[in-house]
Amino acid sequence: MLRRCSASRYLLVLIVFPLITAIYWLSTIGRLPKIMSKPQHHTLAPVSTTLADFLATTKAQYLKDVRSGNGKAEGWTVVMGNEAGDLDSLASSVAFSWLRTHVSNQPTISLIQMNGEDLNLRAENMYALSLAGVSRPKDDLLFISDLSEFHPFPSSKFALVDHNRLAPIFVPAEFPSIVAVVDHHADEGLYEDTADPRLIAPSGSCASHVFTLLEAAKSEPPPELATLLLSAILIDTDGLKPGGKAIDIDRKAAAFLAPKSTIASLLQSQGFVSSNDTASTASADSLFKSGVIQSLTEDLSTKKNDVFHLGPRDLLRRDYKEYDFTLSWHASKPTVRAGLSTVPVKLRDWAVDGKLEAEGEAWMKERGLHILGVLTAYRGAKKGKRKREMAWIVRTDSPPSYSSPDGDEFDFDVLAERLWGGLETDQILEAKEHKKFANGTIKSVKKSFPHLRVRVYTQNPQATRKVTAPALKAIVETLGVNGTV
Ligand SMILES: [Mn+2]
Repeated sequence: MLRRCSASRYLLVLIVFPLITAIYWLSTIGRLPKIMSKPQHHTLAPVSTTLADFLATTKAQYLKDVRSGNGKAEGWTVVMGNEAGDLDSLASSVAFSWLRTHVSNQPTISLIQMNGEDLNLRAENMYALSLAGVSRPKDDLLFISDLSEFHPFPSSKFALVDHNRLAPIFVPAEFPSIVAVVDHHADEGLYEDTADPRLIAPSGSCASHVFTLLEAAKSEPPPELATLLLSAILIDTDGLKPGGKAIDIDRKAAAFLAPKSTIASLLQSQGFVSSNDTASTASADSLFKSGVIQSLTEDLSTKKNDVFHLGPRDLLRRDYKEYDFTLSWHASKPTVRAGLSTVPVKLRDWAVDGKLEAEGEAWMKERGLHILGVLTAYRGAKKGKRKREMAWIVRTDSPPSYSSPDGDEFDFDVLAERLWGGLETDQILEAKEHKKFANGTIKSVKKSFPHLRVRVYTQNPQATRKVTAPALKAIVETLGVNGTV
């Protein structure tokens, strides 16, 4: 007995332990090069959980008040970005909720207009959030899916950032009150009596306007929040590229935020920000040239454009906005619904052989759309030039609800013709017939998709959805130039 026991101890000490140690060391060899070659990026800056704590605490408190069902949720302001859920919307709503909570002492929660599960469709958002110390965004942020069980919508006080019309899905028990609007899209002229602030003006990024409010309130954002806002500005302005989308307000905001962000020490070490003057702002020109800013911009846009693993359905819904238009030129003034998907991949790479039509039709049915515009933005293979296509689908088999005095069916071909004419003559869009897919991505659209009308164009590479959406509204809603239908 004694001998067996000491023999097994012998076995343990001499064979098993060295074996385990050897296996462990062997396993690290494979990992070593990865650890050592890790790029010396801004991710190395120490990141605190200040912002994550704020988000998690507010979310828990808000959900508690919502569930209590005693009207406490009515004391909250819900701040939302737009439904496309891009980084600008995310950063602007989070920053506004922080500002209103801390500076105005008004409990304010940011609501992300997407399902929590869909956050994965936006790798750049996940990345910017991780830089801002929000490592579990699905837990810490409030999503539409967190509130899907509550009808009517539990709060009626709203602040809108990065859009300026409350989406029709928000139907609270009380009449909704819009207490603030901060945006850089075309002003729809709403909520002028209730919104304070009501700041709607051009800028590369809405986050720059939110910064203006922080500055006006003399409020010092935590470094993580500064990083989040800065990331939004960089991705929207191509890293403040001169001659690009950045205007003065974006440059000013970035120059102010960068030295207060989590990448400040890296900027200091590169000499772009003076270290002895905390109130100093970097000059926007030198910021654009700084390696830290350039690599952050590149990381963000690489993540944003890394969507090749996504199928057509995810590409169509990942950066998507929806609009209702009333046809003032039609005797019965019916309402039609249109959707605009921005896709960072050219049609040839995902929409050929009728995929555009089949997946487009499926998405239109899911959303109840009459019109779908697919706006692609990508860089040309040869010189890396920016390019844009737009594919349009009109569905003819789902008439809008209205009562026609003479019982006529709604004629979608009239609407389609009107749309093609309007697009082709628009001065800014500069639509040209697509060389490959002018009438769809499959030869026999008429045969395979008899209910669809399809046109595909190439267009002005500078004109984003911010241009296309109001152009579409004007074309669909109002009378043609000649007063014809
Ligand atoms: Mn925006």
